[in-house]
Formats: sequence, structure tokens, C-alpha cells
Amino acid sequence: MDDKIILNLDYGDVNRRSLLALDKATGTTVWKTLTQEVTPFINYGYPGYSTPVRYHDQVILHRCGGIAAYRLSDGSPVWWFQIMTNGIGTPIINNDIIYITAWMELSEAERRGAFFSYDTFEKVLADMDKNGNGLMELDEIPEDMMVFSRPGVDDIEGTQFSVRKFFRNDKDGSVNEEEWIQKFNYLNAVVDDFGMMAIPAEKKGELSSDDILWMQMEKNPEVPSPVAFGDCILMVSDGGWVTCMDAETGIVHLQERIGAPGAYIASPVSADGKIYLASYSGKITVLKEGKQPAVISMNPLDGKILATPAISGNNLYVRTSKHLYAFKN
Ligand SMILES: [Ca+2]
Ligand SMILES: [Ca+2]
Repeated sequence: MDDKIILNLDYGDVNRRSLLALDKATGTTVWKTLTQEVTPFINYGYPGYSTPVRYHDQVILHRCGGIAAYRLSDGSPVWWFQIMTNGIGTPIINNDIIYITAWMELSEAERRGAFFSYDTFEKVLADMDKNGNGLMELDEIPEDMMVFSRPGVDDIEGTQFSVRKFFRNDKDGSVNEEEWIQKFNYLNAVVDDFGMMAIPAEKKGELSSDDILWMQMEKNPEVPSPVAFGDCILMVSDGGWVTCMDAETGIVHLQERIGAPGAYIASPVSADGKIYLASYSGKITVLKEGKQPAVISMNPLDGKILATPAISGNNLYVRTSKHLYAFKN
């Protein structure tokens, strides 16, 4: 970024996490901003994985609990917006609008497990207390009852969180009413619907939901950034769901399961009138750009894909866990 390199150190002690500017030539620190001090968000402890992005004289950072812009000159805050998000996806900027996916395990109804239908202990006992002692022994809770899951992810282990696991640290191995309700309330308090948002880049101070142009509530990706082309924003999420939206209004032109199935970590890329989707299991889906993107081809590569494909000149480079592929034109 001109004479600076920006680093996001978003891990460890929440209050010490920082955004740093280093001098490109010497590596010395030009400024260091304690993000939680100058833009305090409710932070539930997740490390953030998002890459800071530049917008003119600002650096925009998505982190656990929100998104904020800081001045490139001194790291002071310009605007900030608090929202429940794990701070994973890197924002994209297109025509002075920032597109960023607020994602957490409970932010879409389809990821919330049956746990959330047990808001009273009466219901719990009626359905699950097999030995009738008025307590829930852990082995009475169905093994497949989830707090949350990741629908569409059938190729990565351990992406669900079971109710048994949620109570695994119970001291005497049986859950009473107080213990159940306490845990239920704890999680139920953070249940809310949200997803990819469009934020006008020219803002000041703390933003409210009135400042957001639009938000997409369904089929949001956990890791991949969206991609912009024409008047459209496109995103791909687990299960091969592709959502193509109007960039200004968020109106959904298409939301269909047209990508290869399984998990998605790499972001989609756009080149030469086509969109390339790379699934975790190693399949490349090529779409024709348009409001209703159509599948041109779907081809398996050898190895898993976590890295976003790169475009250079007329070549497309795809790194899998086994090979680096280059495709011409
Ligand atoms: Ca029991
Ligand atoms: Ca207990």
C-alpha cells in the first residue's frame, strides 16, 4: 500500500489484537492500532482470518464481531459496524460498495440443530428421559441431535457440533433443568439471521443497520469471498450453492445448487466472461457470466483445493494439495 505493508494480527488476547502498518523499505512499525480498543465489538474469542483490504486512504478489516475501516495514514478509525460474525471472509470492493459476509455457526436457520426446539426442560424430558429420573444423562441425548451443522459439507470431518458434546463437561454427567436452560439461553441469545452485506464505502463513525444497503440471509459462504462482474455479485457456498445477486439492490437473480457438491474454501474468480468455482474436494466448475450463470463445464483435479485460483495474463493457476495446475486461455 504505497509505502506501507498492513498486517492483521487478529489472534491471542482479544484486547491486544492489532492492525499494524510497517514501512515497506525498512520493516519498522509506522503505526499500530489495537482494534478492540478503538472499535470495540462484542468479541466471543474467535481469531479472525480475514485479509485487510484497501479502499483509497482506508484499510478495511473484517474481524470477530464486526467490520471497520481505519485511516491508512495513522490507523485511526473511520467507521465501524458491529455484527455477529466470526471474521473469516475477506471483503471485496466494487463501485465504492464493500461486500462482506457476516457468518457464524448459528446465523442461518438451516445450520441450527434440533437443540433449539427444546426451550423447556419439560419438552426435553418428555422426548428423551428414557429412565424417567427427571434428569438427562448424556447417553440419553440422541447422538445425532445437533447444536449446529454445516449442510452440504460431506467431505470434511467434524464440522457439526452435537448436543452431547455441548454438555460434555457436565460435572456429574447428568443435566438438570437449570443446566439445560442456562446453556439454551446462552446460545439462543446469539441466534439471529444475517449474511452477506453491502456497505457503501463512504461512511463515518459507528454504523447502524440503516447504513447497510442490503443483506443476503441464505446460503452464505463461511470462508470464500464473493466475486463481482457486470452489475452482479456472485457467491458460492457449501453444497455447491451459487447465489447471483444485483450488486446495488441485492435482488437474487439465481440461487441454485449448480456448483460441484461438498465444501468450499477457495473464493470464486472471474475472467474472460467466466466464473471459476473450486470446491474443496477438487472440482472446478466453470460458469458463464450473466444474471443466470449457466454451467459450462465441471472437471475434477487431483487433490483438495483450499487456495483461491489465481489469474495472470491468459493463464489460470490452481493449486491443489498435490499439484499446481496452469490452464491456458
Ligand atoms: Ca434420565
Ligand atoms: Ca449436571
